[in-house]
Amino acid sequence: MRSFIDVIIFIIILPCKLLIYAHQINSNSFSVKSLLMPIIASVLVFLAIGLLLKAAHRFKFLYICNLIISILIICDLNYFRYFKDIISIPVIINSVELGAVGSSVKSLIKYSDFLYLADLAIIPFINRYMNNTKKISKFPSVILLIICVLINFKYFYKLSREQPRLLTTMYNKVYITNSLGVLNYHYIDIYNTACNKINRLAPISKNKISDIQNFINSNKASEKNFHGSYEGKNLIMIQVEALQGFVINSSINGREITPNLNKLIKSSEYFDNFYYQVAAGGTSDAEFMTNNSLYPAQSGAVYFLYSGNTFDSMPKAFYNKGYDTAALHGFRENFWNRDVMYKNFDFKHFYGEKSFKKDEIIGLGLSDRSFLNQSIDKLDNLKSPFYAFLITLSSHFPYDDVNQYGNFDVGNLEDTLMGNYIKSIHYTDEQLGMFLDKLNKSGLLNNSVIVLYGDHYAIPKNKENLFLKFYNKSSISDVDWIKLQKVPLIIHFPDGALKGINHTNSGEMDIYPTMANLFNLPQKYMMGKDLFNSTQGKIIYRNGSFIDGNYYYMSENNTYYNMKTGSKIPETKTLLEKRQSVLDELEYSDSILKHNLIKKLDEK
Ligand code: GP9
Ligand code: MN
Repeated sequence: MRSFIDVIIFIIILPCKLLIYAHQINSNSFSVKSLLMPIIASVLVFLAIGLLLKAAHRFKFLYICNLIISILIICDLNYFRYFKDIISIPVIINSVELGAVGSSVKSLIKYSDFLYLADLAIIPFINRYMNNTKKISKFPSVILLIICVLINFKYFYKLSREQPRLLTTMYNKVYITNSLGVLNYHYIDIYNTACNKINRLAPISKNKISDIQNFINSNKASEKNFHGSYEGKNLIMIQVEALQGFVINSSINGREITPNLNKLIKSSEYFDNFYYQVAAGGTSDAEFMTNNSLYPAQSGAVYFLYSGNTFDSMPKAFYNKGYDTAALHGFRENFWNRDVMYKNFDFKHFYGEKSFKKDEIIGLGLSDRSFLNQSIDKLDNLKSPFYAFLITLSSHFPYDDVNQYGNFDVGNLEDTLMGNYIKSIHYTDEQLGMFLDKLNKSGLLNNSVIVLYGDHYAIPKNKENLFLKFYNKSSISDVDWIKLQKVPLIIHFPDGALKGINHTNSGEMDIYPTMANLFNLPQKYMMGKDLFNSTQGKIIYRNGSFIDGNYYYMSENNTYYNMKTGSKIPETKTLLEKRQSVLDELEYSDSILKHNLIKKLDEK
């Protein structure tokens, strides 16, 4: 017995850590019964290897494995707190290249997370009680490996039957983790990342290419209302950091949170059922979708994984039409690999941090006030007509530069993430109001279409209780939560020609096709829809969830809901077909990226 103290400790402690993590990310439907065996199987791999070693080496090997797995659990836990997803290899590549946004991550880590490392301080003292002399045969190691493979095969097979394509596409990493445990998830991620690398070398089948082309052609709107109506006008698109829909037309103690945007809406087309569709690429996913109408990467960010691809981007289409094109953002040029991607998209000018006087810093960088003020001069210097894409920054998580946002009384939300966010977005709204006034005075407003949208949520899922306070409610259902994941889309036309509240279900994928119709740009590889000529009302998420008319499919728990009543509904043949077509569309988009199809098809 004393010869195997390290093995006994490992086989007890590691499954406990993995079960505790599983409960932390899925307390609603956590079940020890369904997870224990796959988790034990995932741990046996390390034991099987350890038993091939001499006892002294085995002790060290298992100790190091315990340390690595514990650190991985802490990282996964904090990544989940913000992104509601599980770290993958492409995401690790992101964060290495992205230089993870320190303040965001730091504000999520809890001291209790380090309890996952507590045993590592004690185990070295146990080593002295071990009997390291006993020779051990290799046979138990082989037996353990066979047991691990047999157990895992059973659970992997069951999941692959329940959720076809899930293990190969990993469209829902959380579901895999909740079903097989986080270690098995990481084994699958390593295997799929290796396969993707190999698959990208293998040619794509002609049938798959024609499926993709047929889909894209069928996806084009038959109607052409307002086609080319704004050809020759400028397009100014403003992506507002973390502008979440719930602040629009909301007040606290009778004071509007976003008075300037509420005013802009009155003379614009306002899409009040517009949803963000970002995945692991965060802000870069948002701008990738609005400028390309292709889905985010399966994991990681397109801006890193496919920066060498050819894209049929909106700036490129405008440039080919004789427009000047510019991207403006008061933060590091290489953040999200933008300097590389914007060249690839044919933004002829990229005014990043170095192009601005850093005369006022709020949060991550240049204040929205200074950025927007300085941007006016840059727009004036562009050749008309132009497409300019501006990205704000001051309302970035965790919104902790509160003294700089001006005074806005948030009542009982004071000193909460929600209260700080509201102050930050009120500040940004003020700067946007000033910016729009200056555009108006310079005559640019009446010679431009203005598109303004939020890139993604502001309040993460682990802070959903703040909405109970904000709305004075006692609970938030799954349908309530998805409805809170709206961001505003406001399209202002010269002289307010088109205005009203548009309830069409829409998302970031739909902006480029909508602009392509208005400005008469070619529509070659877009997967979104033209919002002025389609009432299709479907929004697809990277993890396979979707909203289609009145239905909401939540892939995290494999459940369908009625969006009106909020009630769960059983899967019907129609809903299953919808789910399949969603996975097909995601796969088409992935194939376009993985095989750099736009380059191949353009060359044909
Ligand atoms: C930084 C800003 C933030 O450039 O776009 O990106 P995010 O952290 O929101 O993805
Ligand atoms: Mn963002």
